[in-house]
Amino acid sequence: MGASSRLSPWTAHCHISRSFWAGRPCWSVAPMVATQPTPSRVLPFEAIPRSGHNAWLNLYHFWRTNSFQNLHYIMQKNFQRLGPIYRETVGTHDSVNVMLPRDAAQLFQSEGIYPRRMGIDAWIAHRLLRNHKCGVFLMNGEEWRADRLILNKEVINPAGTLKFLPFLNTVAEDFVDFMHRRVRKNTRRLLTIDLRHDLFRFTLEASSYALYGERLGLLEESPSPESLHFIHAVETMLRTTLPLLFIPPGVMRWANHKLWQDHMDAWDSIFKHADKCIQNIYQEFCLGKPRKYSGIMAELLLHAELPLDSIKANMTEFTAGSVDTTAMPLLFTLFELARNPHVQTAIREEIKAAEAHGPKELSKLLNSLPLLKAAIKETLRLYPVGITVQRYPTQDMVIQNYCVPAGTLCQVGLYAMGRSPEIFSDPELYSPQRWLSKGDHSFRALGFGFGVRQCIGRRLAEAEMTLFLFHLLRNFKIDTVSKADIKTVFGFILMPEKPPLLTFRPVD
Ligand code: O4T
Repeated sequence: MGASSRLSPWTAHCHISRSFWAGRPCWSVAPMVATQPTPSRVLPFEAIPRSGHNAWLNLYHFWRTNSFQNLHYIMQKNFQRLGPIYRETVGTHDSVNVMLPRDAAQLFQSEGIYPRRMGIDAWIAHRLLRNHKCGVFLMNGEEWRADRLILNKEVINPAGTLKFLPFLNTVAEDFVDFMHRRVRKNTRRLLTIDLRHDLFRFTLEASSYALYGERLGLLEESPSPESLHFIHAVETMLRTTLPLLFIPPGVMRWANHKLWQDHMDAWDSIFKHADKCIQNIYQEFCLGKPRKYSGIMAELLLHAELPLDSIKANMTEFTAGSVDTTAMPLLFTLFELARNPHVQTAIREEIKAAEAHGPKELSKLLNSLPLLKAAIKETLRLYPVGITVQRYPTQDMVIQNYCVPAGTLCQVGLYAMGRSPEIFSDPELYSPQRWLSKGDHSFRALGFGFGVRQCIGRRLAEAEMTLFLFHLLRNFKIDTVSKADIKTVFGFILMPEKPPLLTFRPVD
């Protein structure tokens, strides 16, 4: 989601060539993919159902009712009211929204080799003001592709992932020790807590170790204040991003709004922390090349295929982008396993069976835990971190029998898709097993996006979550008092409105 559905001047900064879509009028273009029944007559773009007609009235209504944080519920209601495709205009944000897997498939088939999602003008404004380079999240076009292909080798390709698995495993084991220490302090040998802050510390500790090859010490008794300040800064930055998506930064800066100040300060803290980690590694690196693998950043420096400022920009994105986006799905998974004890038991059985065959090297271990991996997929179905996947089609398309011109911002509503009875049977049921059954699951698990522009942190996040749950479930039974659904809010990532209280009891 961004402030403008067309490229804005801000986006010129991150070397985004203004791409003028040479779209021909839609009706002259044969439908891209014949996945739709041959239409009797393609309907024009203007005929797409709309959720409210006046863009500025919609924005005022959104702002007044603080609807930003209920965007996922609003989209779900809009689909129920208007059907599987609708158009939404809030302020300058104009998008076509779809939710069916086959429409998502069609969208991805027309994303081209330089797929684009909405830029985030407030983020780009910060880079501009502080003269920072952008990482691949904010870049587009040829520059994006060149950097992305180099980063893929160390961050998402199997060969790269294999190298940082042991680092994540060590941190996951340390987290379990951290929990045992606290359980032992309780006379009743159980621990009932809001695990949110501990999960942020785990994800930051794990991703920093994989990225920089250095431990931050966040799982010890007294973690460093600057690391805790960094975690708070990421949370503040994400929370203040949401309202800024709909307001041009120029207006915000002019109004010198507290929101803008908080956003800038949060970014400055994020860059300061990441810079410190980067300086440490760079210093050691210059003093002597590491003999063995010591994290993603060292590998990027060693291969020297990217200039240092590009490495720094991307390491900052990876560091900050791997905290909340991995911690929240873990929290939702623990909550669902706590209120679905039969699922929790089945996964614990799978873990015991995997261990029965003796110690395996980590990637083999992860491949022997299909139900546990399916549990993460099931969590992302019900609680998709980003709630939408965005693309701009590079050619005119026909979706649900409507003309969608090239260059239109299209969003796949993941929250609505994940809870639609037309797509998932018993959608309210937390049932990881559903992903292991036969049947067509294509374009139904889009929590990390899709294709060449999918979340570059996907494998890091999946490995972190799987290893964390593997070690935690081996050692603790998880319970929760309240079995009721948790209300979620969208603060640029999906999170619980009130964090669930979880009880941990050591497995004898
Ligand atoms: C964008 C990114 C990587 C920086 C600071 C990031 C974050 C963050 C993120 C990672 C998924 C998402 C979803 N949003 O636009 C929730 C923080 C960069 N990131 O949280 Cl410098 N994975 C965001 S979306 O990608 C749909």
